[in-house]
Amino acid sequence: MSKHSYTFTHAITRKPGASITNGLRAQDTGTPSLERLLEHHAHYVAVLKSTGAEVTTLVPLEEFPDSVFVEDAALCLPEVAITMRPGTPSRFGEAGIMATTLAKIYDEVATIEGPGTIEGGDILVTEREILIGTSSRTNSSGIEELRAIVSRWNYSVREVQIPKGVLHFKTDCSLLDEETILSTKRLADSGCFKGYRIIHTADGEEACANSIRFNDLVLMPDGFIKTEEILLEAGYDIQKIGNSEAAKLDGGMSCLSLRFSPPQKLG
Ligand code: CIR
Repeated sequence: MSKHSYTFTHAITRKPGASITNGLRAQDTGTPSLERLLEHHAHYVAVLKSTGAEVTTLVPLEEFPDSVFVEDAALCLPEVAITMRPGTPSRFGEAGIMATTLAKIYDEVATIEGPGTIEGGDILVTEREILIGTSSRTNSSGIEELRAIVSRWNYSVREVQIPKGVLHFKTDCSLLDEETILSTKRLADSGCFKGYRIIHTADGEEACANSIRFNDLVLMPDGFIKTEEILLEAGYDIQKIGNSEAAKLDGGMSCLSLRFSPPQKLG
């Protein structure tokens, strides 16, 4: 049976542009190298494709330095695509541009109109529910607007709190399969994953919690050998991707793609 939360026929990515060096970051840990980022991005796209998925890579948007992090601009469900309302001014315009792309794929593209804000990085879709973290980018009003849209298809939405100082909910967690979540201890300790099987990131390796399950693979950032070992022992097929440059902008594996199986129209 198809698992909509981690099996996908398609993905959308956006090639990084030169303006990525001006991307937002919580702390300055150095300017990302565009050349290395392009290499990492090409590897990421190749790994998505290796699972059999069709991957569209959009052109760079120089006027939006963070637009490589396409996940934040939309949520793609099997029935509907929903463009987000980013919670930071330099990213406001990204959602409208993504809407144009998604309108070619989906019959129905819904829009978060506000006044609330919500970003895709705060949304974890599992087989049984949609978990959304409140963060500096996503608030309850944005979550309620999303809830109203997806209730048409009987999705259950649950608002959760994320640890202070964490950019997005999925900065600290990823779905591994229908019952398993990779999470930092600091997030799992809040109890938000009660009822799921939790695999904790190894101590000191919290930065690899932003991984993704994509079809048969788990894509994780390179350099987290203890957590990699834990996941291998648990039976997951791991692909490591260089993430040193995106990490300087607080980006990880989930941020770099929209993952979905489009409706029959173009499917
Ligand atoms: C930002 O601050 O918006 C970007 N520099 C990073 C976005 C990461 N996106 C994500 O976790 N979904």
